[in-house]
Amino acid sequence: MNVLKKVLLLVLIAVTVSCQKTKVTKVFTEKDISIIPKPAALQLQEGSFEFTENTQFVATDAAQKEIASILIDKFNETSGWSLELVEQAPAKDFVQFVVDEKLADEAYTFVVTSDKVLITAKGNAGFLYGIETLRQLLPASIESAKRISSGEWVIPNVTITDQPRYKYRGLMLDVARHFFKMDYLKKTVDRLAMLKMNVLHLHLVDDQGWRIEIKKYPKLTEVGAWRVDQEDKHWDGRYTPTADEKGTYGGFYTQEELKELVAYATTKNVEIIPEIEMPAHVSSAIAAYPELSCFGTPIGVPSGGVWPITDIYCAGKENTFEFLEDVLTEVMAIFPSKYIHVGGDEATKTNWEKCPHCKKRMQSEGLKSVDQLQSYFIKRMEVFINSKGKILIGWDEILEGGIAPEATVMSWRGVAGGVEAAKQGHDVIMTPGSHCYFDHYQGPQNEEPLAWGGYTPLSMVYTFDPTVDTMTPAEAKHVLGGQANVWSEQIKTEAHSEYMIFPRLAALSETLWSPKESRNWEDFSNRIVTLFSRFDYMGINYAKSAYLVTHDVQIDMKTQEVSLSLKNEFPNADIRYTLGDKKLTEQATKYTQPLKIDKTTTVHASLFKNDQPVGVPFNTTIEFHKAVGKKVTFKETYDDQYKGEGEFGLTNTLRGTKNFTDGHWQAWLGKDMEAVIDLGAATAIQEVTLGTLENQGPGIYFPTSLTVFVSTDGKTYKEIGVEKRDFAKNPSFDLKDFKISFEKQSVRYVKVVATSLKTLPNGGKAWLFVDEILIN
Ligand code: TNX
Repeated sequence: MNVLKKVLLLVLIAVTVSCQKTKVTKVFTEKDISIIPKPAALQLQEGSFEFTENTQFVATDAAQKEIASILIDKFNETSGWSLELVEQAPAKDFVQFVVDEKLADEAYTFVVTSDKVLITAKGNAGFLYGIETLRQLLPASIESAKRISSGEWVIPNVTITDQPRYKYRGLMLDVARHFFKMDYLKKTVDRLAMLKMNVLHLHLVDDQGWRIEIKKYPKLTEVGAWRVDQEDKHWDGRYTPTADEKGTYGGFYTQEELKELVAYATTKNVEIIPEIEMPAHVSSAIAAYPELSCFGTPIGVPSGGVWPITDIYCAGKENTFEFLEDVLTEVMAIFPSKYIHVGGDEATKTNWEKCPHCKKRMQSEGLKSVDQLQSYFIKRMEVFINSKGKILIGWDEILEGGIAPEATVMSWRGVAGGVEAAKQGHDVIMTPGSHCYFDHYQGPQNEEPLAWGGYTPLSMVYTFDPTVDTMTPAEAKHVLGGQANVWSEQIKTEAHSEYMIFPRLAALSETLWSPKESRNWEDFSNRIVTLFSRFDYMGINYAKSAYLVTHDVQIDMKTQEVSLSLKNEFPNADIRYTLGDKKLTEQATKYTQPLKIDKTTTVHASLFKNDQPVGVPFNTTIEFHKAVGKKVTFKETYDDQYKGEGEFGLTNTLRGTKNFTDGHWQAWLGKDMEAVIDLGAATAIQEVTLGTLENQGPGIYFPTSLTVFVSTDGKTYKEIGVEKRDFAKNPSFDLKDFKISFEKQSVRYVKVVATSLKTLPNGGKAWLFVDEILIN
């Protein structure tokens, strides 16, 4: 054999061996399967199915072909294959849709054997979900937009029978506070389908923008869709423009665009539910047509926060109802959805109390309160909506003053509204802030982009249950499902919106789809890691906040010893740490138990996976001081709503964040704070610091003065320092330490008095927030 021949032979052998190698069947275990939401039932069998460039998709109509194309397109991108669509099943190597009328609407069965994949369903919804399941059985790299050289598209032989727990599985996007492009809405539809979610609720109207073209009322978008650009300022720090200032920030969707979106969403089994707010959250409409308000006063489209919302539609004038019926007529021609959402939340009805038209209406209709007038308003709109064969949805405020007879309630202020509505025989969709508000923080505030407030981490979302334990079976039947809400006051970009939605939507999807019995956080937290790598390929800017390490401090009541614990959302997490200025390497100490702290200590920590740190590292300095673990007594104790960590809350080294609901703050409403700290024995001190917060939106103000007194016997005190601070308007959230230094002296008791602003500039009581009293 000459050399060339030898080489060729060797190459041939090598190719044959490597081909045979790829044919060596991969052995799958349950751990290799990480579908979210978890299918209702799955059995793993021996063997596997491998996609090749000859694999065919058997689809008999256009809709099935469209569904198959979700995967065909992916194979095309990753492998350059053009997988064939055929109408007749070949002998082997195919994926086929099989109709079974007996299955429920969105249910499907999914059977993989070594020569084929069968997806059986009643119709397109089930076929789509079968394809989405198939997609998640494939390696995450199937999501790659680039060619993968070593793509090995093998899936395990499985039998899956699957159907949703709830029929309503939604996401609300607020496109009014910030405008999002149509392209982003379509992407969101795809991502909803991937997680087997089936509703996209569009919040199309709010004070700060009207986002839907209405042909009969062109000014709604000419005027109402645009506001004076103050995007550089905090949402609550923007001035309200006058009617004659021209807006430049905003945008709207044309009817054509929305129809296209609806058609697109239909192919992904996603229903688009439009929300046209009324009677409040409509400054943008009133800016366009001032005659819609009680007094017809011209206003500008607000650029940012409006509170309370008093510029609302007049409930007395007939033209308000004419206008709304006209608007809804156009809306219903665009959206074929069964539901029309009319908002109904947060109306401050002070104008209605004064308005002659409203008064007349109340008289003629025999209404005793403005709440009843709102109820009249919504009921009247419901008659119109029902006459078009549609169902009205409203936020839970529509219960106040009497709910419209056929209405479905979206319960956002906790689940109470939903429970009450179900009691009264109404359908409900649960969206409680505690679990479903994706405008809330999902990690420690200092590490996160600015959010509206609140704290709704991934693990919290995962505990969501739309059905409340106290409901009777008949009431529980009224629970249609749940929904996440992404209010966008603080969310200006698509990347930020993605960050707030993912991965929390994955957790929500499982709570709404999978059987309750199968819910298991540890199992989910393993599966979510695979989803993360899918998100990476898909270019989704998901939050890695669940990887963050957080800390807590415990104080032993008896010994007053302080210990620091490190935590992570995931159970049995591999947390490693170093102290002082030591770098965090794989040699860092594995965290197994709380660390004793008796001096100011810097801690660096991270979650590790496969010996590598993942996510943002955690760094904190525990500022140890002489009052740590010492008893505090108050003249008047803190408010029940904000107890911090209780007894040692102000002397446990734990500092609050700008998120006033983070559990570190103790607060007083309309009162001063007067605290006495018993240091236990005469102690030399020279400085007292008070940690405080200001967030004027919800009425939290810095103290107006701080005075420190000391005593050796706890009876007679002497004043040793005072600092005053005048009230100043402040649109941002700020932390501030008030510090008083004095000549070193030996004392046992320290009295700290922080005076509160007590009364807000516009009436009402002011909050005073304190997280720590540091004594040195
Ligand atoms: C309350 S939830 C609102 C929204 C805000 C949201 C901020 C609801 C029906 N109304 O207008 O954007 O809080 O989280």
